[in-house]
Amino acid sequence: MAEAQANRAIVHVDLDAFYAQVEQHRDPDRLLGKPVAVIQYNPYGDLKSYKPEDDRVFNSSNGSLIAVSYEARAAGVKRGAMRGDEARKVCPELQLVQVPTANAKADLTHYRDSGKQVMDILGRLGTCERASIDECYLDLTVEARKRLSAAAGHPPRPTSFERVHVCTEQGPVEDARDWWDRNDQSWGDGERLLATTAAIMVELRAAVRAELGYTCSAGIAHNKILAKLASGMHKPMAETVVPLAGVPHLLESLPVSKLRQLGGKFGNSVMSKLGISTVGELATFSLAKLDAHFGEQNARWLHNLARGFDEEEVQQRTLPKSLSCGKTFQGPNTLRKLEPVLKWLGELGKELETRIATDRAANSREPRLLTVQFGRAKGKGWREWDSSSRSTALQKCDAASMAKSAHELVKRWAANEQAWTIESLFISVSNFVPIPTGTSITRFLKQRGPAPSASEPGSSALAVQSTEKGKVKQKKAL
Ligand code: DCP
Repeated sequence: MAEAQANRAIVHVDLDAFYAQVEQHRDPDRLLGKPVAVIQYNPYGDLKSYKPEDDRVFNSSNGSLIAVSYEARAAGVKRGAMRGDEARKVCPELQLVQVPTANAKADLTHYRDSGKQVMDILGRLGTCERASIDECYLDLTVEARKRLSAAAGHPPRPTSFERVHVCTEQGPVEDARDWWDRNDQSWGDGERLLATTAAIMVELRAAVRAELGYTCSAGIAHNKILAKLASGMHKPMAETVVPLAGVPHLLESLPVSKLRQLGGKFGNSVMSKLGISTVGELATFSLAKLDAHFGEQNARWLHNLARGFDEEEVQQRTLPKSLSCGKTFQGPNTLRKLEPVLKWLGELGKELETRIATDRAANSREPRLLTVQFGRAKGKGWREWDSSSRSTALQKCDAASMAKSAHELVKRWAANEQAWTIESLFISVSNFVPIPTGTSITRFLKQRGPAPSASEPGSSALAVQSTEKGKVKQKKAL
């Protein structure tokens, strides 16, 4: 088992303080190297449109902080915990940059495009799966094996050891050089592969920095779960390698909720049913015990997860699987009637219509499924939501038609609710298929081709395809 678990070189890359970096590079004379925070637009003020190239430094704004540069973090500014005024008290030099706005909401196009440029560089040496606006997974197994065999099995040293970390049996080592400088006998096969991958990642991160100016952090391991855990360990501008030997130490005291798939409802039920809070504790349960609580399939998956085993592959995908846009409605703006829901679905539809057309022209594909997701914040943090979603076959890609279909879905849901409120509203399109050649864009926008077959999700018009409740982290939507 251990051998099979150590034969892939998987990386998770996450850009550092992403929106803040994008803004710093947009206006380097004023912002680069300075404490910067990106703030939401004022939901109660005027909803003027601001393009990315407009001057958007509004230092008197009291908007919520959605990205905080590492210079600002060093001065004590915290995302999620403060608004503009408080942050400026803590760090008077802080520059508050408002997100661009269009269609009466934040316009993330510029950040999305910048993320895509980064992924194009990161994907040069292997399979690249874009996971969110600023994250991706890479499978560098082939490239790393090639380099390792060219070096006669001796892992190449990174061109720089600055901020390169390794999690060993005893925990993170101070100086990664010590790990590279071990004698030949103490290296496992998997370790050679990961060390080579770490050297490649030093190169790729340097290429991103040289070509675009952005810094990112990476986690290097044998699978996605461990790579994702590792990428955030020594941010910013860092990479962390997790060889098999370091896995037990890494997982021992890790809260169960920190594992990618256990951050929601299912994770909570695992913790409460077993009376545990850490992954180390989860690992003490036998397969049979887990089976009794969660069924055979979940039990096997949990058993593997607790040991850091994961076989999920990195899919080649730099294009998003879905296009989504949404808006939150705080305090007095909370939606309680269907009329404003329709109005806002119309606004979201306008953005989506433009993005579908751009995506279609660039990628020769069209979406088949429309999903509306609506939720209420859990507590005050605005990071997690109790949300539901409904989907239907996508008939026409113009704003009004999409808004109408989505509204119909919300209406059906609302009819069965006592007193409902909506504090976040998203619409997205997915299930992309290649476009038939020779289809004109006008025809496409006016009338979609054949609806999905009965076996496809959301096949009958306005059918309820899925209802999902649980935690949703909205910032990562593409
Ligand atoms: N974002 C957002 N709303 C939030 C959280 C994040 O709009 N509540 C946006 C801004 C972030 C981007 O998503 O820059 C990526 O989010 P991350 O959680 O990866 O955070 P950062 O990249 O800002 O910082 P870090 O270096 O800690 O990853």
